[in-house]
Order: sequence, then structure tokens, then C-alpha cells
Amino acid sequence: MKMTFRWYGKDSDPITLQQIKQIPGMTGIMGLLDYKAAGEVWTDEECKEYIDGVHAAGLECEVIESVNVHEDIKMGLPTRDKYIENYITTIRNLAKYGVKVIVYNFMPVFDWLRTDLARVIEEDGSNSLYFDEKELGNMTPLDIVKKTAEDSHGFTLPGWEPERLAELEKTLKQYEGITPDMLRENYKYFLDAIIPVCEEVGVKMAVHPDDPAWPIFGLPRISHSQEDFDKIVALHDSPANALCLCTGSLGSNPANDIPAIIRHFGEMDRIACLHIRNVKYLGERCFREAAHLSSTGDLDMFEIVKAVYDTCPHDVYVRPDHGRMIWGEVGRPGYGLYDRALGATYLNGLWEAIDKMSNK
Ligand code: DNO
Repeated sequence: MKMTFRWYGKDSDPITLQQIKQIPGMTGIMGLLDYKAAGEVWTDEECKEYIDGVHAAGLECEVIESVNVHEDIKMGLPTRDKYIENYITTIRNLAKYGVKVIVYNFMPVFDWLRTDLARVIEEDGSNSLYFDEKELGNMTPLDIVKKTAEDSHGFTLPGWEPERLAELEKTLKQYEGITPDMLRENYKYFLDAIIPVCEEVGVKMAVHPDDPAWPIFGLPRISHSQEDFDKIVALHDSPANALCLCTGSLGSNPANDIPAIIRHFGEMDRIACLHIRNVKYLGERCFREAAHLSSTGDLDMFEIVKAVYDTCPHDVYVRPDHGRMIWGEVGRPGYGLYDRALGATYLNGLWEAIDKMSNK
């Protein structure tokens, strides 16, 4: 397991590479250029500058996240080809500087969604991201976008790029009449164009699950269960068409058996990386994010790490995912330093224990 940490770049992340390097067992980062709009090329120079900076801090940069897919590709509009060309250029530019995995998603309009970015956890006064479908019921998509922007302490949030959301009403209208099957057809068109390039340059595409793991605002969503991912991996049959197995996103729906899903796709060699975090169920379609420790949430982290150990390559990329805000930290919601560092340490501890027991 290669333990990594999401990092937003020196101009956007209050957490430094040196701090990340000081977390025990940290091998590298999962990076991103958070100022890029969906559909824009990540230029050779930008990729080089970012990745050289990470290497200079003694960390690897083999995974890049949130290379966002333009809505025209998802909607299958005639303009999609130019955005696919841009995407291919970005893949080539990243590969040139050693990137091996690109994390993306195929969710219409919204990436992840929460109704509260800082819900206080009564037991200990920390706070974390929270979702309650009932609260969403009273909000329009525009309301939720406004609220998310207001609550983000001025930080950019992945998947909430202002350019994309400025067009929100128009885009939502355009999605009317696009069924899940149509979305899958557009997805296949995209994969058929990019996967041969990925194979050529040695990159795996890792699709991130819908978060939360069910449809919202009537939009088609096609990535939130084992059955959904079985269909996705079949759209273009290649090890380069892989998953970013996010335990917390899939785990927002208690019907998803996370260790079993990991074993299923791990055995198929289709897991390129994992985001590992815990969730606490609070009722029907209502949850909050918990500390990583199994006993603080509803996911069994031992069974999760064991499934990874048993079925994925032992150098698979993993990162602790959203942490709580603890010890008075104020930062990018979900992406503070302290709780994610604790999460990484705990996950490394589970791995060490499983490894030593397995070798006895
Ligand atoms: C949420 C993240 C996602 C993920 C994207 C990839 O916090 O895990 O934003 O990086 O869906 O495109």
C-alpha cells in the first residue's frame, strides 16, 4: 500500500509538502491543479512545475485527481470531440512526468454533495461533512451551490469550480431526457477515445464513485454500486479502465458491502487506487463523516484493508480521505491536516498488522 495525501498545490493548500512528508509512512501525494476548468488542457509546463515541486520535497506524484470531464462529453454534444482531444493532451502531459493514475468522475454536474460542511459532532466538539436528504429536499440546486461556496472558508473545493456551476441552470435543463443508458453510451465514446492512449503511455484511468451513492436532483448517476461498476469496466475492457475505490462515497449507502466490492474488483485487477474513510449512518439517506477508526463509524476498516491486502497489488495507491476538523484547525472542509494524518497512521498500522500476521 503506497500511502499518499491529497494536496492542492502551493498557492491553494495551506498544508505544506514538508508537513505531508513528516507524516509517518507517507510516500507521495495525490495531486491536482485546482484552478483548471473542466475541458481545459493541463499544459506540459504546468504539469512539470507542479510535479517537480512535489519531487523536490522528497515525495512521489504518481496519482493526479480531478481531471474533470467536460459536461459536453457527458451529454454527448457535438462539441465533445474537441474536449476529448484536450483530455488526451492532458493525459500525455501528465504521463510524461511520471503520472500513473488519473482519478476522474462521470457524475453529471455535481461531483460530491453535502448539506453541511461543518456539522459539529457532539461527543467531542470536532466537526465534519454531513448529508441529510431531508435538508436537500427544501433546497434548489442553486441554493446548495451557494451554501457550499459560503461554507468553504474561501477555499476551492474539488468538483465545485465556479465556471462550471455558473452555467448550472442551463446544464440542469440540458440533462433533462438524458437517461442512465444514454449517459453510459456517452461514457463509452469517451473511454474508447482515451483508453488506447492510456495504454500507450502507461496510465490507468480511475473512476470515482457517485457521492452520495444514489441519484440526486433527478440527474442520471451511473457509478454507485457493484453492478454499476461491472457495467463501466465492461464499456471498454482494459486494465487501464479502472476504479478509484472510495469507501466513504460507496459506503454512504449501507446496501453496498465495501469489503466485498473491493474483493470483486481487486480480483479483476481493476482497482488503481483507493480513498479510504469511514461514515456514520444517522438515518435513511443521512450520514456524517467519521474519524477513520472502525469503532467511530459504520465501516469495518480492518475488513476493508484486509480485502485490499488480499486482492490488490501491494503497492496500490491509497489515501486517507476527508477527515474531521479537530484541534481547532480551520481549513478546506474535509481536507485538514490533523485528522487525515491520524487516518493515514491508523491505516498503515492496520496494514502492518495484517502483513505481519499473514507472514507468520
Ligand atoms: C471528493 C473527492 C472527489 C474526487 C473526484 C475525482 O472529495 O474524492 O472530488 O477527487 O470525484 O474526479
